[in-house]
Amino acid sequence: MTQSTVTLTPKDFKSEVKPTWCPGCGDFGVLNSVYNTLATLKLPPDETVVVSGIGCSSRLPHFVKTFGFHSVHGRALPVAQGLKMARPDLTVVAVGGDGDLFSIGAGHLVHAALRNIDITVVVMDNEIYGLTKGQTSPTSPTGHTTKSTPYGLLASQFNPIATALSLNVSFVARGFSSKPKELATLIEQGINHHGFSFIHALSPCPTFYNTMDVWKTNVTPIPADHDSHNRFKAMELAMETERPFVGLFYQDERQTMDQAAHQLQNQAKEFDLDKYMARYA
Ligand SMILES: Cc1ncc(C[n+]2csc(CCOP(=O)(O)OP(=O)(O)O)c2C)c(N)n1
Ligand code: SF4
Repeated sequence: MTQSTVTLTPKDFKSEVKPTWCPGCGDFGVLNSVYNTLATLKLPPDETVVVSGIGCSSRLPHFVKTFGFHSVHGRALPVAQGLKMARPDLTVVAVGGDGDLFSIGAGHLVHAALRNIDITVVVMDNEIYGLTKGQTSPTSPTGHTTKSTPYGLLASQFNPIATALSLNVSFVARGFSSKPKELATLIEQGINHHGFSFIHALSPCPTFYNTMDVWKTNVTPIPADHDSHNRFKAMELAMETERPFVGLFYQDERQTMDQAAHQLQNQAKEFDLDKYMARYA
């Protein structure tokens, strides 16, 4: 990750495209955190890429003056990982909604965790599908009623932090769109972390499922004495769903796949193909 030699402010990362989100949408808070983080880290806009899938939240790359890729529903992580493998010099941030990353894109989350490629993902969780007008998502609470679940959702509620921890993701954090300063700090730590960083951002949808007041009341900072290298303790915090904890749950520095592949590339230069093929002669 290189740093710009010129001073950059959050304004420098605002594109000409104005956000089309509904008034009060939590995604505005997440966007502000992204602007602040990029400026704090002095990331050169032409060496930074924001990748998304499809959804209200996935519109975010349009509003950021870096490179961007508004891809296909559920495919933000494959695009972001491919990009980082091909261009390890770039800072790659993937963004999207709970539908995008925990429904159609859930399989990709598993493999992103196992590969530990050095990218950061920010999931804007409003516990429903916003863009398609409020259907349930994996993070909707059991019993939640919508136009398409008039008798209430029968499935269990997905736990993003516990899932990320069980997959041994190397950086796991949660923030809240109404606390953009704290969220910006977590995104900054995530980008600085060498490996796959998972940031769960609670981001309410006031139009289809307004969780703003509940989260404002219940969101609780992770205790200051929490050891963020202890995955078992982090899991205990993750299991608290009534009063969701915000902050850094877990961090572990280990080899990344982009690093390992780079080393392998050097090794492969010495590979003698003729000698290898002689075995089959
Ligand atoms: C392959 C495919 N399936 C379904 C859709 C329809 N679709 C678009 S966005 C979306 C879900 C959006 O929810 P989420 O990812 O949580 O984002 P939000 O809009 O809430 O920010 C769905 C199902 C699609 N665009 N492509
Ligand atoms: S529908 Fe919900 S998630 Fe989509 S822009 Fe409006 S408030 Fe935000």
